[in-house]
Amino acid sequence: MSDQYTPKKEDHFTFGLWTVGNRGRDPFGDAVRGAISPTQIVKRLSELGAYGVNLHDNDLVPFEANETERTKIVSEFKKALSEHGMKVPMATVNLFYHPIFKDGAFTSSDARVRAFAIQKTMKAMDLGVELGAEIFVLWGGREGTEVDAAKDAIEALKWYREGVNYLTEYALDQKYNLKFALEAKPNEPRSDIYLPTTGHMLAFIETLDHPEIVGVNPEVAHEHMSGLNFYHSISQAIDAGKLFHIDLNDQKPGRYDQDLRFASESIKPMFYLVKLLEESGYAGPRHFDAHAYRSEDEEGVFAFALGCMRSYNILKEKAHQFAEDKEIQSLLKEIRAEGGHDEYQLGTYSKASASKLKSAAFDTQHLAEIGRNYERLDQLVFELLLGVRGNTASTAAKQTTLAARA
Ligand code: GLT
Ligand code: MN
Ligand code: MN
Repeated sequence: MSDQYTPKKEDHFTFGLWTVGNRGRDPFGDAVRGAISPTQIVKRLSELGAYGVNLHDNDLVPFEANETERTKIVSEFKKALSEHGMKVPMATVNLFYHPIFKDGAFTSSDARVRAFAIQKTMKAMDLGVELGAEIFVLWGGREGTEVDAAKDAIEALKWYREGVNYLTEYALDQKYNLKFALEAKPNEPRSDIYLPTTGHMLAFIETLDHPEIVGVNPEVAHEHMSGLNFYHSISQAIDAGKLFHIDLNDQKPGRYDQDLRFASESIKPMFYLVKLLEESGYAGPRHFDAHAYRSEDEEGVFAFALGCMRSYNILKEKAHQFAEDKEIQSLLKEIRAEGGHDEYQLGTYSKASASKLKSAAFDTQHLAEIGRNYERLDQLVFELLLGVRGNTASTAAKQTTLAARA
């Protein structure tokens, strides 16, 4: 079946090899499906309309592989990429799976582990650049603690900073066209992870030696685990010029990191997210960091992948409808006009404007009593999302509106 929501290369959808490659292992049960080879993932995703794949060093080259094995694996993978017209826009490094990282990588108490983590990351950067990646994600899943008595958190942050500084210097020294994107998560696998939210990451970036090449890679599930509004987090990252990459998925509140199919749970929040990405001019890949339910076999995995991309395109179409819906737009205009008189715009501070403002009279009772009409607006969005308002601006305009009925 092909329709207007069918993914196309120009939609720039990407998946981590680890996402469709997820075999359904969890802390209570073993794998439920077989491994899919990286080249097979490239082929199947390309057939579905994806633009590319992303990878950790060890998703492609096993931890124990020697140089000869590495060369063979990488050249076969490159061949598959070119055969299927697929790109690798982002690469990352696995600093969480091997037992050596049980107490962290960049923030391990052991200087030898910290040095090994930097060595492993430099090699992963080399691999990423060789495959054409321009974004390098750092997710510090093990950078945290269970026992705060064991580690001074300020010192841990210094080690973290020292690590990222070293890596940015390496990228610049190699003349790599590579930007870093730091990914936050509040907990899991550690009891507490340092720099737990995108906001923390944004503040940390400003303390680095090369903040200009470091941004963020926020993940829906991770911000939702912290009870945060992802749309707000992304807005702040965009405002700071730091949205270098994004991990799209979904998450029910108050649970472990579920990495659910994109928009499978949070339809309204994901609508605002897609609308924001599309309208803000975000030009990076639309990357899915999610995996299929444990109940699925290999076909279910690719149904999941297609679902992520279709849902994005459906929400994108909804964002267009929102922009064209006459009733929604005129209501928004009304709402803004009610509060937006020019004479009250703050503008730049001056002594004269401050003294004028201090003596201005406000009808506080009237201002407090005005209804803002958000109930109507929110219901219109709900009806739009559920398809009650039709698919085009003209049919939408003809609809019997909530306002007319009231
Ligand atoms: C891991 C994690 C993700 C990160 C990946 C990048 S690996 O699957 O759960 O959120 O984005 O390291
Ligand atoms: Mn992620
Ligand atoms: Mn996750």
